[in-house]
Amino acid sequence: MFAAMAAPVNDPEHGFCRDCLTLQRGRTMRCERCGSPRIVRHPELHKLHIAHIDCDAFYAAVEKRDNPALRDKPVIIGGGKRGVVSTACYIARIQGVRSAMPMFKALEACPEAIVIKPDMEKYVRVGREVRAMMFALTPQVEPISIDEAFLDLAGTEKLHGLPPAMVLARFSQAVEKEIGITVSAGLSYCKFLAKIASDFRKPRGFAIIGKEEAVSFLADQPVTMIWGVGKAFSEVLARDGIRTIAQLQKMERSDLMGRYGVMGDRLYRLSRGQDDRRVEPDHDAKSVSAETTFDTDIATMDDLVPVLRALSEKVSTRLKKANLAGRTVVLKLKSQDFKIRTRNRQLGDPTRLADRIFSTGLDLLRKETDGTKYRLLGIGVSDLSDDGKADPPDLVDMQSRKRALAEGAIDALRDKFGRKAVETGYTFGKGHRGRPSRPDEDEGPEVQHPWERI
Ligand code: TTP
Ligand code: MG
Ligand code: MG
Repeated sequence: MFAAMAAPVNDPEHGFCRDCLTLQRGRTMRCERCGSPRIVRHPELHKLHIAHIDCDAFYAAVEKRDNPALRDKPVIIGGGKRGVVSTACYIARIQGVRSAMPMFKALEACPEAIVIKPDMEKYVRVGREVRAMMFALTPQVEPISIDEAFLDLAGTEKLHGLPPAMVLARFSQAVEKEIGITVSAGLSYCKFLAKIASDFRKPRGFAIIGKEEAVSFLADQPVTMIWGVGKAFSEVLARDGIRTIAQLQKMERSDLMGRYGVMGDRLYRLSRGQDDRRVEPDHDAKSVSAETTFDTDIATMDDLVPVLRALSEKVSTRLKKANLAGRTVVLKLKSQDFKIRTRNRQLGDPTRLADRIFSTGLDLLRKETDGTKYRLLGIGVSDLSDDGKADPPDLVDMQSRKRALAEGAIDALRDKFGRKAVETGYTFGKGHRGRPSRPDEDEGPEVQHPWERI
């Protein structure tokens, strides 16, 4: 049914209906077939292939799906000891509730809200289902977080019988129907603008930013729209009188670099819509890590070690699933005053074993247990490669060889009976204080993509 529509959509005059996917040959405001107002028209529709997809109010949407009585009510997901909002549904957002807001403030803004504790296992499962549907569109999927990913849909038109824009519209419909939550999608020629576009018309949004309009579109936006410009850096820029992207567009590269170093180069390029980062599927990921935030801040090896062990196992499981290994082990700590310490050590050869990740992390951790109280601990590996050369038996000493074999056996049992069936000495019955207050953070960044290459 769709194949017949594929060719004519390449006419820039034509649009399509997001609801019935019918091609629109005329210029009417509503769909010629179903009357829907959700018409997409764009002169570069057939040229653009970099997409960003992000689920709408993800945790809240999953809870509403599972309890239809919540559908028209303001719902906040969050709580735990730190008492912050993980997310709020769009009804609660109208009243001013936002992610990361202290719960008491959120309830001041929206006293009638229904507060639900996060069910991380469920969200991870649903996130994976959405991701699996993305992989059915193209292998070029770069997951960014639990609810979002970049996709490069170049060269998929033959497979789908539809151009990328229509593939995305059909995908959004399929997620609604099959999973029961909504997503927003953005389409552009680069990642920077695809991500901005997906955020533009949330929820159930679809936006396109083409090459022709990129510079003028960006000119009207605040500098905070640029990746890497957070609160602190935007204050630095504000002190220099720079608030809009239009101002950056008028500045020379040398001037920006002179003032802000490498960040100046990023400002120069992104303000002009220049971003040549490719969509990097999972195997090109820069690192695989897991981290957790504690209920109460902790300082001693006794408290930290069981958490490190559990996180190392998690990282190892992820590496094994993705057939990856990493050569550099990275330890991350966040102290009570929110200062982040990262320490890393390069190994002789890449590893995917929980045991090697753990013991390297342990060495690094010992040097940091100087009485400082920590609120977060993370461990990961970078310098990734496929696992062909990982943990060569002749380089791994006898003891770790035995452990490697044991790990294989544990993995097999866990595959069969679930994670909790097998606990190691370090995690069993320990780590209560180190349990995450917000289970979402327990997942940590599944795959991190630093922006150094911008
Ligand atoms: P987001 O995609 O940033 O937010 P969202 O999906 O809730 O809402 P939308 O995309 O429509 O703006 O984050 C995805 C999930 O990650 C979110 O549902 C809950 C979790 N999360 C937190 O736990 N804490 C946070 O501060 C943020 C921003 C998200
Ligand atoms: Mg989202
Ligand atoms: Mg997101």
